[in-house]
Amino acid sequence: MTLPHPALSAADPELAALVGAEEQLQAETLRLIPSENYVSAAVLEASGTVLQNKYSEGYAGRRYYEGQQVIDQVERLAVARAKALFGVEHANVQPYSGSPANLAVYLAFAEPGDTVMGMALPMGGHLTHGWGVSATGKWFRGVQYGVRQDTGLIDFDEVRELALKERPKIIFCGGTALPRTIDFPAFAEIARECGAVLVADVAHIAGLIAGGAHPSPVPHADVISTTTHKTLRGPRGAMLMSREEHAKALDKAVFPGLQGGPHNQTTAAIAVALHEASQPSFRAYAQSVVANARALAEALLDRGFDLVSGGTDNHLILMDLTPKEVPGKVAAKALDRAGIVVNYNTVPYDPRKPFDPSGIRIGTPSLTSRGLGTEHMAAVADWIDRGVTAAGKEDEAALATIRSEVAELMSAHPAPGLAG
Ligand code: DSN
Repeated sequence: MTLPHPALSAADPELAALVGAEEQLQAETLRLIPSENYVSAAVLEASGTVLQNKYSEGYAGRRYYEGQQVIDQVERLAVARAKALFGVEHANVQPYSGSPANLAVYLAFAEPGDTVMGMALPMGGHLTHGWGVSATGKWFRGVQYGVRQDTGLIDFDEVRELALKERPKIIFCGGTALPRTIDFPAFAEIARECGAVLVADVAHIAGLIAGGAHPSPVPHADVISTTTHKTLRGPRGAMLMSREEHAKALDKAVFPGLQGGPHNQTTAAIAVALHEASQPSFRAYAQSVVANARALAEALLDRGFDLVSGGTDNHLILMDLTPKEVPGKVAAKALDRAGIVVNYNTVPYDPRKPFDPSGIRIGTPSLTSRGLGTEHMAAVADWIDRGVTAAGKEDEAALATIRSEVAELMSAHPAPGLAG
C-alpha cells in the first residue's frame, strides 16, 4: 500500500516514484532492525506541516525571531508531554538526533580532554559514548567498559574498579546492542562513588520505559538522553531530560552551544508521538514488543542459534552466527534478499572486523507495530533459520521462496502510517 502524494508526483515524479518504492519496500518486508519502527499516520502528518517554514532559535518565550505565537505553544506542549510521560522535571525536545543530544551533554558537563566513560562500541555501546572514531573519543579521553565473555553481561565490579581508577566526569549507560535490562541503580551508585554525571542513553528502550516494559532511569540518572524514533515510535529526533538543577546547562548546550533553530515540524511530531505513548494501547504495545522478542529468542535457541547473553529482556536480540559458519554480513544480505531486513553487527569479543562481523542484530518493535504476536514468532525464526542456511549455500531459490512467504504474511498486517 502506498500513499498518494499528488503535489510531489506533479512537481517531481522521479522523487515521488522513489518515495513510493520505499513505501512498498516497508510494506512488503519484515523489518527486524531493532532501532527502526513505523510511525502512525498522525506522526507522519505532523512532521510534514508548515511548521517546517519557521525559524525559532531560542526557547519558548525567549526566541531570537518574532512570529512564535504558535510555535511556542507547540514546543511547550511537547515539553509538557515529555515531562509527564517520563516523570522528569525538565525536558529539551530540540536536539536534532541522538548524536547531537549526546554531544550537548559533553558540552554541558565536561571540558575537552576530560575523561569520560561508556560501553565500548563492539560490546554494544554507542559511538558517542567516547568511542575513538567519534568526536567524543577524539576530543575527550574515553575509557570503555564491556560485558563478560562468559555471560555477555556487564560486570559491575569491573565497571566500579575502572570508574574509581579513571574518575570520569561523565558515565554513559545504555547502548545499541544490549539485549538485557539496564541496571540504572547500579550505575548510579558507581557514578556517585566517583563523582561522575550519570547519563542514561535510553534511545533504544525509551518506548519500553514509557510503556512500563523496562525499568525507568528516573530518579537514578542525572541526565536521560533519547532519540524519539525507535521504540518510542516518533519522528527522527531526540530529547534530553533531567532534574531542574541541570536544566540551564543542558538548554544552553543544545542552543546556542551546538545547534541553531529547532526543527519545529519534528517538535510537533514528537508531541504527537508522546501523546500516543501515553495511551493504554501503547502500554500494551511495549509489553508485546518484549513478549515477542522473548518468544523469538526462544524459537531461535530451539533452532540452534547462539544468542549473546543467552536471550533477551527487551526488544533486541544479538545473534552470533559463528557456529552456523555464516558471517553476519553474508547472512544480513541474504536475509535482505529474502525480504527480512536486519543489520550485521559485531558481537562482544568478535574476532572479525566491524565491517564484516560475526553477528546480526534483530528486534521486534516494527513487527509488533504491524500487529504480529507471539504466535507468529516461530514462523519468523523459521524464516531466519532457512535464510541463514540458504546464505551459506548461496541458494537464491530458497531466499525467493521465503520472500514470497514473508510478503504474504505482511500483506495481512498493514503497515501503520501506510495503510488506508
Ligand atoms: N543507529 C542506531 C542504531 O541502529 O542502534 C544507533 O545510533
